[in-house]
Amino acid sequence: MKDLDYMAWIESFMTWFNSLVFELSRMLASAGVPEEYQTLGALGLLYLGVVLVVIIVIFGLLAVLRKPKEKKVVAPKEAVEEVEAKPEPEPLSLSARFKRSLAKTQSSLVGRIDSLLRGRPNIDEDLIEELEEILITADLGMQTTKRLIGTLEAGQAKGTLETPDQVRQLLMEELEKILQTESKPLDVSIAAPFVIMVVGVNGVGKTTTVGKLANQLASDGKKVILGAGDTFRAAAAEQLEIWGERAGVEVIRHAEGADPGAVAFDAARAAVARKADVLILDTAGRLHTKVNLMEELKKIRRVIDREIPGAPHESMLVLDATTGQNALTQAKLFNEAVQLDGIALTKLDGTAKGGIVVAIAAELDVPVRFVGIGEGIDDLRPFDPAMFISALFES
Ligand SMILES: Nc1nc2c(ncn2[C@@H]2O[C@H](COP(=O)(O)OP(=O)(O)OP(=O)(O)O)[C@@H](O)[C@H]2O)c(=O)[nH]1
Ligand SMILES: [Mg+2]
Repeated sequence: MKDLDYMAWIESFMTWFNSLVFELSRMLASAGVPEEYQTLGALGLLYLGVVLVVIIVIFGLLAVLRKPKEKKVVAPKEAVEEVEAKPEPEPLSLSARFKRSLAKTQSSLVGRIDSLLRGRPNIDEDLIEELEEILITADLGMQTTKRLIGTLEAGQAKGTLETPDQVRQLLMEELEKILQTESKPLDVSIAAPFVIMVVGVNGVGKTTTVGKLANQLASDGKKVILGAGDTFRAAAAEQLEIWGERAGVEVIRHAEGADPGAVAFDAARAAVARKADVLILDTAGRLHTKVNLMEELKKIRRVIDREIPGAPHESMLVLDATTGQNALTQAKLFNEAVQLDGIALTKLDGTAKGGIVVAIAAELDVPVRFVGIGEGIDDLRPFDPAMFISALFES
C-alpha cells in the first residue's frame, strides 16, 4: 500500500514538474528564446530558483540561531568588562565599619530622636515625655533615662534649652559622660601570666570572643595560651582549637566531660612553664540562676589562684547585646558569684538594642572592655565611648 502511495506521489510531482517546465519554456519562447534552448533554459531557471530559495532559507536560519548565541557570548564579556571597569571598593576605616555595625541602634535611638525633634520648634513637656519613651524603648534603662530627662528638664528650667539642636547636643554630651566613667581598657601588662577567665550564659559569644582576643594579643606580640574550660558541651574544645589555630596560639584541653578545674590547673601550669604573657580560659555557658554552676566557677577561680597567686586578674563577662535588659540581670548575678572585672558586649552588629551599653555603664560598676561587631576574627574592638557616640550621632 505504502509503495503505491509513493508511486502516486512521485507521479503527481512529475506532472507538476513537467507543467512547470512547460510554463517556463513558454515564457522563454515569448521572450524570443530559440526552441532548442527553451527546455534547457527552463531547467536552468528552475535550478537557479531552487538554489536561491535554499540560500534564503540558510540565511534565515542563521539569523534566527545567531541572535541568542550572540547574547550568550557577548553578555558575560560585557559583564567581565563591567566588573573590571568598577574600581575596587575601598576598605572601610575602623570607624566606618563600627558605624555600619551600629546602624540599627543608630536608627532606633538617634534616628527616632531626630525625627521627633524635626519640625518641633518648642521644647515643651510633651516633647520631653516623648523623648523619655524613646530612651526607654532603646534599652538605655530606667536609671539612665531618668538621669537624661532630669538634665533636659533642668536645662529647660534654666532657659538654656530652647532649640532642638541644643536638646540633641545635651543628650550627646550626657551619654558620652556616662560612658566615659565606665571605660577602662584592659591592661594585660600588669601581671605575667595575666589570666583572663571568660564567663557568661550559653551562646553569648564567649568562645568567639576568646578567639578574637587571643588573635589581637598575639598580633601585639604577646605569647598567649588558651584553656578549653568548657568540657561540658560536645565539640566545645574543638571549636576553641580552631580559634587557636587561626590566632596561632596553643590550646590546653582535656577530653569531653573532664573536670573544668583540672583544665584550669593544667592551663595555669602550662602558662607558667611556657612563660606565657596571657592565659585566657574559656568556660562552659551557664545560666546565672543556677547556683551549683556558679559554685563551679568559684572553684575554677580558686584553682587558678592557687597556681598563679592573684589570678584570674580579669573575670570577664560576655553579654549578648541582642538580649537587651536581660543582659543587666545576668551581669548582676555573675558579679555576685565571681566578682567581675570587665564586660565584653557581643553582637552589637545587627541589633537595635545597642543602647544597653549605656545602661551597663550607668548601672554596673564594671567597665565595658570590648564590643563584638561581627563573627570575624577582627570583629572585636576595645570599647571607645567617643567612637560609639560619634557613630550614633554623626550623620
Ligand atoms: N554577629 C555576631 N555574632 C557573634 C558575635 N560574637 C559571637 N557571635 C556568634 O554567636 C554564636 C555563638 O558564639 P560562641 O562563641 O560559640 O558562644 P559561646 O558563648 O561560647 O557559646 P556556648 O559555649 O555554647 O555557651 C556564634 O555563631 C558566633 O559566631 C558578634 O560580635 N557578632
Ligand atoms: Mg563556648
